[in-house]
Amino acid sequence: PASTVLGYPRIGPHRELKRALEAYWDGRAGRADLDRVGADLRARTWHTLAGRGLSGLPSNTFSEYDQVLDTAVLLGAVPERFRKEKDPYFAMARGTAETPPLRMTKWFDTNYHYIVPELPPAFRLDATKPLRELREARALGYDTRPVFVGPVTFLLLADDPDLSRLPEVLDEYAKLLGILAAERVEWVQFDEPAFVTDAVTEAHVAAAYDRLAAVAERPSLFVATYFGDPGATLPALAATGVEAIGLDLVRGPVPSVPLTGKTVVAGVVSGRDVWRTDRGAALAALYAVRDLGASVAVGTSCSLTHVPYDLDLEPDLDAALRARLAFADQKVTEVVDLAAAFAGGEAAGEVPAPVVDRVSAPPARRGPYAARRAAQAGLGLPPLPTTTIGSFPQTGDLRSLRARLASGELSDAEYRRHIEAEIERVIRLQERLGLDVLVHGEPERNDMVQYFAEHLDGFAVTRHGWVQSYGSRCTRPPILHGDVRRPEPITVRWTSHARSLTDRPVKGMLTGPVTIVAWSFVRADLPLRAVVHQVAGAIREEVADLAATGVSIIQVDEPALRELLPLRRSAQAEYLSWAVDAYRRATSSAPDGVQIHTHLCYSDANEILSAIDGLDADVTTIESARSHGRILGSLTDGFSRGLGPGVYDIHSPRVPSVEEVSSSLAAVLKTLPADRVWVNPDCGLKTRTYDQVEAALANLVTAAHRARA
Ligand code: THG
Ligand code: ZN
Repeated sequence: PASTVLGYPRIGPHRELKRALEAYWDGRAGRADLDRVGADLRARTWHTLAGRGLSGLPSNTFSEYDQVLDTAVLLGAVPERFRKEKDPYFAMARGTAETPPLRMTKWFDTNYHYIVPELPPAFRLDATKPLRELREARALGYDTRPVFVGPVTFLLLADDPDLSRLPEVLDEYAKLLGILAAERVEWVQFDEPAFVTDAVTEAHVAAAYDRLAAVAERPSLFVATYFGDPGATLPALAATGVEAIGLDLVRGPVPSVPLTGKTVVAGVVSGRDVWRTDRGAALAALYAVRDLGASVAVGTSCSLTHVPYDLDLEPDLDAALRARLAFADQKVTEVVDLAAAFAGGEAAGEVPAPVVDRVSAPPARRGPYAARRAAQAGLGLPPLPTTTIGSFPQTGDLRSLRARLASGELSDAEYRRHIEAEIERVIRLQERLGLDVLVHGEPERNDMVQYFAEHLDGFAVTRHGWVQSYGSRCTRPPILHGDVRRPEPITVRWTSHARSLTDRPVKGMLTGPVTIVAWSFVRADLPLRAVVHQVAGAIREEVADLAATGVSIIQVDEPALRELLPLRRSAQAEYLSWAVDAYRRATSSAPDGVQIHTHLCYSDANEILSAIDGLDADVTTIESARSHGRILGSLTDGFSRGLGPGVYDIHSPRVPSVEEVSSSLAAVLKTLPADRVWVNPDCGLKTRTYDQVEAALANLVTAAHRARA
């Protein structure tokens, strides 16, 4: 049978695209340099896929920034204000000095972020990019299947989604099919992950794909659903004239819908984790799909862009762990091998038994808020206390310190002295600025999740395991492969050092269990809930140790709380309930006199406000500078503890004036009682420079003092 992957990483095995993009944006390189790096990466991708024996090769899976932005350009959804720019594409993605960029948000329940399109008054097809890549592949001897975000998913991802515009968009997709047919393209892939959410009905599916299947001259249509169970949209799709359907058989079940006459691209190799595929279970799924009457092709559950390139780049990983792992290239080989085993009638294996939940501990609680508030009065904080979210700028010097420690050029003791000196600088700066609650600045952390993973048993970290997060930015998700234990205290020494330097309170800074798990690749032999519960146990020990050394404020951040929210509404309440329990378990080892803070990053926090309230933190700081009214309005009812709605946006290099901060603060004080308000930036300061941070925080402190007076 045919073998294919729904997509492949594009940032480059050594992040070649990241470097080329950043050089182009900085003016260090020209268009031609960027084009050449892109062409090399595409050629390398086709050679790799063909070389590993894959029969169906995708194209148009490359992107210079984001595939949703590419689709917007394809459909002519380029807002007027960007058309005058020299490079409208990157202006939409990143903004210019005068024009802010389009919004960015998370791609379903992944850690990838896409650019949110704005729907234009009229659509207008521009197929330049897919045609160019198609011809480029042909010139290398490869006939490819162009991949596009499908019409229903595209409309649902837009700002202000409006499915009444489906007929207009379908006209453009129909034209696209005609153009591809004229190029003698055999297959086209439309990605419709939105089919696994509650937003799509059978009527939408029929409207879209009856129309496209009716186009007279067209390639065969492959509609890929993924990230879950398509439910009722599957029979609806099967009733249209599309030739092939993609099913995510890692996240969803083998359906019980007759699929006679269709090709099913059976997604048995996961694009969302780094584990080797259970061959016997995958074969069992392939035979079950064949029994539905379908012609079977073997594929990945979704694009491989969510996993690192190649396990062979990680020679330092423990051999026993390596034997359990597969990155993108290894997964391509698994797809090819499974297709051969299926064709050869190799016996299926047992379908593994459902994983057993080991969580037994009851949710842990602290005393009631009123009692905690009384116990915390000894902190002696002024009204409208000022603080920051935790991280201070990550300078080139700090990055080079870590590199020198890793290469052995610096001893542990020398590294420690440098970090302590940096902590002292950050403490003195905050004292000079007059902040009330200080932080140590986190100079010892590159990425917070990476940092905790490096210090907990049960995690492995990679050297080159980069996964694109957005644009040129990547993370290296740690691999959580075993039982999680904290062999020794992690943050206590740095926090203690900071506290020894000042009389003001210094916050202990930790990452919450949901976020650590959300930003890692997680073992599959336990339910997620049990894994998060284990991580919560490790953080709970750290909280207890910090409290035992006399730390009076501990911040446990949970910026990814919303990220693991299930795509189907019916599963969301259960998730939020155990996620909140895990947070309370992590923080309730603190006595009532210790103030617990939390921080949440994303403006779509509105959907989970009652869960945020359920965390029961004494103080919640939240990103709100860019979405003021929206969040504040909802926070007033029912949310009865301390709140620090960010009074300026740290994501921009602009320094806010005292007047701007004062007016943000005035808006906050109009909605919230003054005795519960904290004054802080809206997120960590890691990506800013010291010049920007000093000036902005000085203005923040001045604004707080004026408001107090
Ligand atoms: N850490 C982790 N995951 C995350 C975030 C994080 N996911 C969501 C959100 N934050 C994504 N945002 C970013 C922001 C910046 C970068 C990556 C993801 C970034 N990365 C560096 C780069 O690509 O150059 C590399 C960082 C490193 O050396 O580790 O700037 O904060 N885990
Ligand atoms: Zn934040």
